[in-house]
Order: sequence, then C-alpha cells, then structure tokens
Amino acid sequence: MFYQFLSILILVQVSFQTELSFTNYSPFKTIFRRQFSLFDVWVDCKERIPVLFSYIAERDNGSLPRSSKFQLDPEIPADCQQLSYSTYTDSVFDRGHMVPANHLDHSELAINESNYMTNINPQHKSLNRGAWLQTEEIIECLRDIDTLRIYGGAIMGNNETNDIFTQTHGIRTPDFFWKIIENARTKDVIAWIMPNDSTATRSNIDKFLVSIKDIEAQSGFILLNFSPEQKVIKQSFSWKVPFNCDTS
Ligand SMILES: *[C@@H]1O[C@H](CO)[C@@H](O)[C@H](O)[C@H]1NC(C)=O
Ligand SMILES: *[C@@H]1O[C@H](CO)[C@@H](O)[C@H](O)[C@H]1NC(C)=O
Ligand SMILES: *[C@@H]1O[C@H](CO)[C@@H](O)[C@H](O)[C@H]1NC(C)=O
Ligand SMILES: CC(=O)N[C@H]1CO[C@H](CO)[C@@H](O)[C@@H]1O
Repeated sequence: MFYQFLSILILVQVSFQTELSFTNYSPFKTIFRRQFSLFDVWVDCKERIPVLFSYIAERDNGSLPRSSKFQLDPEIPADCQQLSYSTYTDSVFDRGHMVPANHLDHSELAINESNYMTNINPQHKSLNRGAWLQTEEIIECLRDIDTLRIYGGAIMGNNETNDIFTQTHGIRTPDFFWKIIENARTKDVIAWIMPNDSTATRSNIDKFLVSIKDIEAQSGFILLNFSPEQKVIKQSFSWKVPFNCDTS
C-alpha cells in the first residue's frame, strides 16, 4: 500500500500524464491524483484537502438521491486527508462538495464517492448555497444540450481568520474557489473565482467572472487544456439556464 502510494505520488509530481490531466505545474508540493469512477480530485497531503478537481458532465439520464452519509476516503492515507468527516461545527461553513452528487446521479457508486472527504472543503454557506450552487445548476441544465468539461480548485490565500478547523479537521480553510466550464462542442468557456465568504451569493455571481489567465495567476496552476484564445475569454454574464430546466 505504501509503495503503491509513493509511486503514485512520484508519478504525479513528475507529470500529469493522464487523460484528464490539465496541469504540469502546481503550487502544492504534495499533490496527487485520486481517480474516482466518474470524476477526479487532486488532494494535497499537507493541506489534507482537495485542491483541484475535474469531470465531464454529459446528458442527464439519472436522478438517484444524494447520500447524506459522509466518510473519510478508505483509499487515502490518514495523514493526507481531513481528521474527521463531521460537520464543520458551530460555524457558517458547510461540507461543500467540489463535484456534486447531482452531476453523477446515474451512478450510486459515484454518488457515494462524492461524499468522501477527499471531495469536500469547508465552504461558506452563502457560497455553497449561493454562487457555487448556481454554477452547479448552470452545468446541470446545459449538460442536456452539450457535453461540458468542468475544472476547479481551491486557493488557500493568506487570511488566517477563517482557519478555524485546524484542530477538528486538521485543515486550513481555502479563501477562494474557482471553476471553469468548457463547452466540448463550441469550445466556449466561462470561469469564476469566488470568495469563500458571505458575499458569494447568487446575486453577486457575475462579479466573480474572470478569465482562465486570471485563474492561473491567482491559483498558481498552469492549465494546459486551453488555447491562448480560450484563456483570455472573460464573460460579462454567467450563462443563463433555460427557464424550463429540470435541476434534479
Ligand atoms: C447515462 O449517461 C452516462 C454518461 O453520463 C452513460 O455512461 C450511461 O451509460 C447512461 N445510462 C443510460 C441508462 O443511458
Ligand atoms: C452506497 O452507499 C450506501 C449507503 O452506505 C450503500 O448501502 C450502498 O451499497 C453503496 N453503493 C455502492 C454502489 O457503493
Ligand atoms: C479575513 O477574514 C475575516 C472574516 O473571517 C474578515 O473579517 C477579514 O477582513 C479578512 N481579512 C482580510 C485581510 O481579508
Ligand atoms: C468571511 C471571510 O472569511 N472572508 C474572507 C475570505 O477570504 C478572503 C480572502 O482572504 C477575504 O478577503 C475575506 O474577507
């Protein structure tokens, strides 16, 4: 087990030569890829949280219920993940999914995997139930029209005031989360960097629109899967969802 883990670590630190790979440089030094059945996350062992994720969202053909049972990831060494799967007690922070169950809802296995703590970060409830949720609804509605490729991650920042889970969960709280949606057919892209605080409401979502270049600058990752033309696109408005969209 240890050697297996070590080889994964070395492989990933040298290069991300795999199908969904999208970076060859990471500001995190102990990052490794965790491949789930329908999505990938990259966990940083030192920070103990997912710092990158990616998946493909295709036409919705399921509506299995989400699971309310969170757990530690059985495949990941304990010292690379959060100390606890419990709620972020007495705080405004939710157990926020990087990849939501709703986009995996034709697979019970993938839904279960989405509740491993290697897919969870403390997200301010205004973000998790506001702007972040809205990006998930955009994906949920538009994936019925075109296949979408989704990329995202966490930015640690340097605000220590929100680092209130160092004892309970062994982690610092990311200050921002970013997300990119690429339409696989048209190659159009949209990107956001959202603050992990009370301002990240639905009504503020357009204030968080950025270009992929901005994400590279602020996150420290180099993102390989985009053309120079895609990297400078900055949308003025978040993509609209069809009014009759079924978000289940
Ligand atoms: C549902 O869609 C997924 C792709 O998202 C596909 O792999 C699966 O076979 C589909 N299932 C059915 C029953 O059509
Ligand atoms: C998903 O989790 C539920 C509840 O823990 C369990 O009963 C079920 O067997 C799991 N399904 C899969 C496919 O892992
Ligand atoms: C850090 O976050 C706190 C709230 O947790 C906020 O009051 C404070 O202004 C922030 N500091 C900086 C420098 O952004
Ligand atoms: C409520 C809260 O913690 N807000 C902070 C989140 O992090 C950003 C970046 O450090 C700060 O600007 C916010 O004040």
